[in-house]
Amino acid sequence: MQNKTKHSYKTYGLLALLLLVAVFYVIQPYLSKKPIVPPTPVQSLKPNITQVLVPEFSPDSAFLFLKKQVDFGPRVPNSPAHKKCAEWFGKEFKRLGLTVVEQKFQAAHYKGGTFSGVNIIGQYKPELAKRILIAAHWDSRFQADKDTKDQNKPIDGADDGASGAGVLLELARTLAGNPVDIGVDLFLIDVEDQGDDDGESETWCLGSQYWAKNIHRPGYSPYYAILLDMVGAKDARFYKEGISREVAPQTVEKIWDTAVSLGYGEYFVNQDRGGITDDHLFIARDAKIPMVDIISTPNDGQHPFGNHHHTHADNLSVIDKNVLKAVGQTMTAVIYRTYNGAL
Ligand code: 1BN
Ligand code: ZN
Repeated sequence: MQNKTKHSYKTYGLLALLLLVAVFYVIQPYLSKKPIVPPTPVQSLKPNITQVLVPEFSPDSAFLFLKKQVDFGPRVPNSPAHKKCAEWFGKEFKRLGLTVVEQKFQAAHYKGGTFSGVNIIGQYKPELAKRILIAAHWDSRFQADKDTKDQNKPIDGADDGASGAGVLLELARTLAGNPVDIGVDLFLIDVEDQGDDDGESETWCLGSQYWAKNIHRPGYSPYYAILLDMVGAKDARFYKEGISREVAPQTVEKIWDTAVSLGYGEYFVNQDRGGITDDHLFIARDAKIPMVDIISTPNDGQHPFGNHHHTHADNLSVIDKNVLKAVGQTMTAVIYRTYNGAL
């Protein structure tokens, strides 16, 4: 009898303890000062697909692609270096498994004469309808207008020209090694940088103006369209550019958020800047494709594009691989996260 009572007390004690633990467990979140964080929603991720990891973008390899262009010499339209470099781009894209369109055109220079230009589009998985367009001009300027010396000589354009094209080639190599089921068009635009600094905006961006009226693919409507220009210099700062914010505000936010999420907030600054005449202006206006321009404008005032802009200082020594990495890795994440349904 005594044993049975003892046993009952033990059982009741245990039950009471269990009850206390259960009550504490239920009310514990309300006692805590921390906000209750709901689980991350997964609705944005595509169901029924295997998620693909975002691969590493190699800045060393991007730099080699950049250097190869500079080694050809200034890529001024009508020059032997321009011709050789165009041939090399086509071969590289093909070697990396892309389907290449070479769009030849003639364009009038504001100083007189005609440029023979070539836009080169490397298409990754051309059979897929959902596509991302990433573009960069590849020509380099015919004169160093902003320099104090040799103003009539062409510039290397390591940053203004070769950097964007180098990132595009490295993206092609990344896609070749890390298959993903989304279409990507890597667009090398010619004759962007031969315009009149004191003249009409129409004197610039002659390759994109031609393409916007002669699009290589019928009914082309990319999911995102992004332009890279001056994406390699050590002082680079990318602000939210005005025309991009006007034509594609959501894409701007997604790109800058992606860059910040990867730790590149130092370069991708959460601040607005005014509009810039660049290829995206004509692609948005004439082809009606909303395009975002990622272009470095580190300075206010006299030299917005940096002190090397349109001078002979725009050579290999101005290039910083950390900047190539920030831009290239952000573009890689945009591509693979879009496939995953996370962007
Ligand atoms: C950017 C870099 N641009 C040329 N090199 C485009 C541009 C054109 C910028 C005209 C300012 C004026
Ligand atoms: Zn330029």
